[in-house]
Amino acid sequence: MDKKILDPFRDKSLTGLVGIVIGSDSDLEIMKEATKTLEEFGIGYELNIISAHRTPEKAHEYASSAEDRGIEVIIAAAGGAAHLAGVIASWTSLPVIGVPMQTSVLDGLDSLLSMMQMPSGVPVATVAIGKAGAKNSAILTAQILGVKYPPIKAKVKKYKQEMTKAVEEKNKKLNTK
Ligand code: RP5
Repeated sequence: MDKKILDPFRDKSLTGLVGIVIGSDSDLEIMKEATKTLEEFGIGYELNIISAHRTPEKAHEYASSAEDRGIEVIIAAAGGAAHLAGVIASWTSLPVIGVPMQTSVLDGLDSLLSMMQMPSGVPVATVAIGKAGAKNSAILTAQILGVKYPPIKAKVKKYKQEMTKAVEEKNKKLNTK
């Protein structure tokens, strides 16, 4: 596809393969939170700009060929009408995680609802709007891939322990003033 950033088939230090699709380059800045987090987990990904409405044929081609190309999880981020994640999910049996973008006049609420309120039979695992969702999409991906790849599972466990420790340290600091 258009914008391959990492090729985990060549970079042996990376495990798993995630397909990230964003509806527009205006989604990129927020979605860097997802790519950064995947890199921290050592997970390989590719990133493409594909729109359900502006490049519908490409959306079909991408989603229907993803599994055969070795993709294991798809993260789809879009604002506006946000049908990207649902359209992608309709063309693949891979798990699809949707990240609602805060790019419309409705501040992402439209994206959240349209991603989440999928009809029965075509799920999109929808995370929070914006930056938190972008990060959570990567963590959820790590949790899914962790079932297959023990090193990713170990990193998820370590990540959670560190998060707990950081909060405990902040609490300790607050209460020792
Ligand atoms: C959606 O519309 C994109 O995912 C983006 O969040 C939003 C606005 O896109 P641009 O008009 O900035 O390209 O398709």
